[in-house]
Amino acid sequence: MRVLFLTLIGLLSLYSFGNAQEDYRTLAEIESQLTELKNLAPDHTSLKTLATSPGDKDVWMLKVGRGDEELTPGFLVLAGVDGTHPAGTHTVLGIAEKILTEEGLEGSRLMDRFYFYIVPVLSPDAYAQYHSDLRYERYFNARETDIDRDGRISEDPYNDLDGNGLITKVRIEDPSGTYTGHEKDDRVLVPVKDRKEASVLYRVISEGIDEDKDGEFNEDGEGGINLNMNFSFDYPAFKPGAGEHAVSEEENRALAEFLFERWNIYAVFSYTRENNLSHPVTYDARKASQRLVTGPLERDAAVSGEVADLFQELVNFEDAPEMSQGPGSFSSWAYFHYCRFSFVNPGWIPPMLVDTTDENGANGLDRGLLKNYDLRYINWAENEGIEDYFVDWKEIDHPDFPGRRAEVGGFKPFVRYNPPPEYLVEVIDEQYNFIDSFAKKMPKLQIEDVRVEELENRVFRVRGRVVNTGLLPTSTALGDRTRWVRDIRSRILLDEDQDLLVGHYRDFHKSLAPGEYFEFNWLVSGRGNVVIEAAHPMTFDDSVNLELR
Ligand SMILES: [Ca+2]
Ligand SMILES: [Ca+2]
Ligand SMILES: [Ca+2]
Ligand SMILES: [Ca+2]
Repeated sequence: MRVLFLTLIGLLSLYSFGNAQEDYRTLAEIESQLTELKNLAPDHTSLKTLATSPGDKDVWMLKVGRGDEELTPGFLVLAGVDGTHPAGTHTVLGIAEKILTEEGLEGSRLMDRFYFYIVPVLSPDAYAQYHSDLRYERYFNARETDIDRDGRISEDPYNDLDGNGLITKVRIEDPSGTYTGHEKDDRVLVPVKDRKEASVLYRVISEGIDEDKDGEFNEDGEGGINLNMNFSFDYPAFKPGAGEHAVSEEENRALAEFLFERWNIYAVFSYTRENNLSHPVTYDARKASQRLVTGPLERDAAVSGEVADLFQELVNFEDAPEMSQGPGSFSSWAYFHYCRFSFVNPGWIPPMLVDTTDENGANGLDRGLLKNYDLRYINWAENEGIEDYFVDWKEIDHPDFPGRRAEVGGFKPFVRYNPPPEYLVEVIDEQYNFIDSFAKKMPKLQIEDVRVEELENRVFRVRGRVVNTGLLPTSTALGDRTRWVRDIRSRILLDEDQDLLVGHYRDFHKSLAPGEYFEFNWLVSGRGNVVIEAAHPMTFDDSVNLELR
């Protein structure tokens, strides 16, 4: 009984790691969680440091899987490309735990059939700001950079003007301001539409002062490079935070180098404040046919549409707001330059609550209003009894605006995209189910219809075809155009005393859509055994043994 009791305690403490957590993990806690996860299935896992950031922090990768890595399809699951979204990191760690603990059907666990490469935090320097004494949503790593190119490095950081340890906003009453309070809730600032209608106009800046008096506020703080602007597709050269050139940082260069060596990775699932699953990018013939492709190829766009449908069946993202993939983003790079299917979503958005009634019993908010993300968040938070998400506006003396009414306040950093972790328990289930359902559709090469005829004495014709019997293509169509995705290999292996009279020992073929096939046709002289193989790093493969006699 005592043993059982202790075992239960052990299990509970293990599970409580992922689930009943009060706050997001620190980097040190992430590291120990990764070690815990590794120990759940030591024969399936390895943990390594991919890179060390400029701030001397490790970028971890947990590898899960078993068997021939070169020929076992794999997935990258990644978060923390910038430091604004610990919810993504938490979701990825939760998915990892499920990969390592879920039983699956008849012992067919994901970790037995696939490799998973799990990177919970690509930008640890940026992530660490969540737990630092001065909390703000940080995009940049710790590389010392002159972000605004004025010859001085990090000369104008944020300033905690109200001393609450948080960086929020400052609003200044200003007749030429471009913001006003939302009519339903004036804590929410919206761009002004009709200047005459607005009772008060605000200029809105980040919380701080213009320390170098260049007219910009907090334009060059600590760091750095935003890794989610530093990838090579649509690289936003000269934009603040984009860096000197694409893939300039240890963290993302190490990741890219690792990925280009891993021919078996079929798809990339990333968790950031972007979403191409609720709003898949559609096919645009013009973009797809340029020399530099800027839109998905037709077959790839169709697949993305199908996967988006699957996502929408499984994930509760009603009326998801647009969250586009920005220039230089990792998720765009993963398709356009790494040529893998790339799916990105934030894991959590505030659920759409439309039935909320105000104290008079009237419907205070409608669906249209909740298209405003901030109102949608407030509505959800109030409904859940989450208080403390907002710093009420408070008047301050701002040295850059003498004699003007200036107030500091606004949403607390992180809250709008990062709910208390308890709300991610369901999210992790949904996202795991999504990946699991996707995995069930994976491409599969099957050798079919094999026919052997003896044409004359000891000369055999061997014919048949290789079919993709899965529900997804063997790779992206874009991959067919590049050298970053291998071709499908078919080959015939002969006994020593057999000869190949017609055909090649090995042939290479472009990708196969579901149901698509290619044929093979060999002429072999000599009796004995032959083996036919069809293989691709990203698919389930097939081989057939034949006896020619
Ligand atoms: Ca500067
Ligand atoms: Ca503050
Ligand atoms: Ca400056
Ligand atoms: Ca400045």
